[in-house]
Amino acid sequence: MQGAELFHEVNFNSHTSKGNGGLKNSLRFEAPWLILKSMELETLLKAQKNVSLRRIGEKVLEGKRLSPEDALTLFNSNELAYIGALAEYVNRQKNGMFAYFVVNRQINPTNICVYQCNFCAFGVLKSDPRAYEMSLEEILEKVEETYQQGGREVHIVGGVPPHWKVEDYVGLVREIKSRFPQMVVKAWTAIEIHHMAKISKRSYEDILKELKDAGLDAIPGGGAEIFSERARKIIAPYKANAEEYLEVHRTAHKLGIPSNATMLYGHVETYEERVEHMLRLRELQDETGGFQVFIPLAYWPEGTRLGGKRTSSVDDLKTIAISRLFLDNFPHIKAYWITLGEKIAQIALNMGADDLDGTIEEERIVHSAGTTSPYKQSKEKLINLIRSAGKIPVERDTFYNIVAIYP
Ligand code: V47
Repeated sequence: MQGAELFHEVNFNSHTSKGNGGLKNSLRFEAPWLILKSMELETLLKAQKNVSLRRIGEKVLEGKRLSPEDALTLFNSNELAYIGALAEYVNRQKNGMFAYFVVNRQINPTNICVYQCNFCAFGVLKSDPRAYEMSLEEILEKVEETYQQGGREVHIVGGVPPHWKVEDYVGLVREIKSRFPQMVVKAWTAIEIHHMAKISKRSYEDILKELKDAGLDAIPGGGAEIFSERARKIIAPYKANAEEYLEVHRTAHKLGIPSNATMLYGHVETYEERVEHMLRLRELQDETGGFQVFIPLAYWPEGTRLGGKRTSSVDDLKTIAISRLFLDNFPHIKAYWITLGEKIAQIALNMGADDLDGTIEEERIVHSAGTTSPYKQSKEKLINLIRSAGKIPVERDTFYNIVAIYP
């Protein structure tokens, strides 16, 4: 490595369109860890006896893009430590020693849902005794509480009730934004946006423009599940398909609305289908550059019609690491502590992930399916999790603008 590379520049916020208060766009650090990492990696490559894995490692070191076949080779390998080290090398090049979190609140306004996906234990029919719908006042109280605690983001995701009109979705965004203009509203997945377009016979562009005018800042990644038609027929036969999900995100990016992307794994999908899923996201990201973060979501089976088993910790970490390696055009990879649990999420911060999501406050979707994670985390707990993973905790906003660094 040359002297010039002793420094490392970390860029954040790909989207500052709202001008909502990022401190800086980039920071320059002395970067001994990068030299160390590349030396470690060279040693690791020399010791790697498997030719295919060594070749993939060489590609990573040379900064070359991995092919779908490479990603499949990694999924079929049991060399977690090797894959994790490669992913961590890539992560440190992108994010240095930073690991991010946001003080946020998730709001699941209703569990009533027309789509009845088989992997989901949260959505119920309107007639179900478990059905609930929060009132506007209740939602605003929750937003206010988070705002008073210094929260920067509300993440709204829920069921798709048969009686909701476009005005209900738009109105909620407008109410929140008009009362709390500083709060970033990350709301409605591609599934809800597709649904709004369908029931009103309007285009995605039209719906998204209306939502943006009402104050929508970003779109969460939910609803992607797995793009494969075969697997989707089994787990989510009724809701928007892969093309529709991707088209909603494409349209949002064109309108300057950043979004996130997810992948639900560990149910009926094959490794090939995971790779195909990530490939389609990588292609769209090449086209638009509008995705901020990729979030692999580990499947929880309890109370679902689909049933099945929980994912293993090795699968969780491998999936995080491979996504970091394969999605070379995604700036961030999120280890969502709600689905991974705190301990695996913490290890993931050393295997390619650079983000833990946030304090969350209240989560009902994955808790309905049996996750043993708490409902919320304190900011201090997240800072400690990151610190004891050997990383520098960075509080961010939705757009990866830095709010505070806790060295
Ligand atoms: O789309 C539903 C998943 C998602 C189960 O954009 C389940 O920053 C596991 O997308 N087991 C909603 N997962 C949550 C989501 C999300 C979460 C955090 C951050 C962001 C972001 C997005 O939850 C759904 C679905 O894929 N889900 N049921 C289950 N049984």
